[in-house]
Amino acid sequence: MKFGSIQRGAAVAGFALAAFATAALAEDKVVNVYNWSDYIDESILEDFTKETGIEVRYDVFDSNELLETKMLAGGSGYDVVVPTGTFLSRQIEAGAFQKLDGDKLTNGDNMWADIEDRTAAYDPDNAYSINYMWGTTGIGYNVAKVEEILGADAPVDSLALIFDPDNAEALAECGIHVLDAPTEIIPAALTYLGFDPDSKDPEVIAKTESVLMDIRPHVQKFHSSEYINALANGDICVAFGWSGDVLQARDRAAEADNGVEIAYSIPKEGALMWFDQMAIPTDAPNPDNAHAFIDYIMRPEVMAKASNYVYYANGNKASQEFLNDDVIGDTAIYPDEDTIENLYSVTAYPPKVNRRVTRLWTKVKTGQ
Ligand code: N2P
Repeated sequence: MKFGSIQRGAAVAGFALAAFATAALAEDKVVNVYNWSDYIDESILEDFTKETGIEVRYDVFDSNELLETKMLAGGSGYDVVVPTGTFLSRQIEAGAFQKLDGDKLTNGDNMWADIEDRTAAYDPDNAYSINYMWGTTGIGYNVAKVEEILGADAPVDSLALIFDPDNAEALAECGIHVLDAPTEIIPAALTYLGFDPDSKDPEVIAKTESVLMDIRPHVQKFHSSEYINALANGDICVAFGWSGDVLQARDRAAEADNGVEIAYSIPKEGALMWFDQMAIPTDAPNPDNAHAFIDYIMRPEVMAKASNYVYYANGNKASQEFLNDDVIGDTAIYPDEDTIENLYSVTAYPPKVNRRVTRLWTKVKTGQ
């Protein structure tokens, strides 16, 4: 009797082990995605699950620094993440990502060579990532309130709207938000001062400190996602933010029919053009599902659905015929040649410079 039950126990344990091994090989029916907030039409996730049976566990962030901390620490549990190119390049060097398996990405031909040329600056040969969205960092504003405060010739198309302390002081009464993104705001302040936005010279970068310290008392918040609703509700009148987010604010105000009119401008002095890239962490628990998810996103209709919803351009050429006119036809989203000339890109700060940038930014945010 006793012997028998031991036998049975061993058999059960053996069966459990076998089942576990099979499940591990086949991967759980789940993909863990970590993407920017306000960056997808959620019906895309539901459709993916309906078609593949793979459940999408979807978390969001609004800061590259936060994502980077998780990627460099390892063990994040994520299968797909979306760093911006500048951060991606550093994380690739640190070994945080695995090469994409081209055999598992049947939709590779849909990608847009012009954008791949640009993203290769961060990910040579685009071996580790595909472009999800790209956009610009510029000015979102409440048309009526800014005019009311600064007059009809308010410099809404200039960095001076925010970086000139007189303007910032006047606009403080209706509210200014600035992205909590030092690697984007410092290049903008450099541009305002007439320097190379991609400067890595600590002395040059240090010159932005006075510009930023002068406006900080007038900035209600350094934050990278709250400005969408704050603009839409009329709680703030200016945001230095991301193109598509501002356009989403414009739509939310229109839907609420609250009389708030929001517009986006690319500053005439120049604006940052950035690229957010989908990549698979080296230690992703479900790399096959990650490839399946990325391949699904790379379908022209799916990618177009995403852009039509979030008002960002994407790196998928084949998606363009499915884009709405107010997306493909808007030069704030798909810039024409004149607009493109006004855009710059940046590269990652070397570690030492990056530490100085982080210190400078802490001072800007805390005042000390
Ligand atoms: C989406 C913001 C993504 C742009 N809310 C930042 N790279």
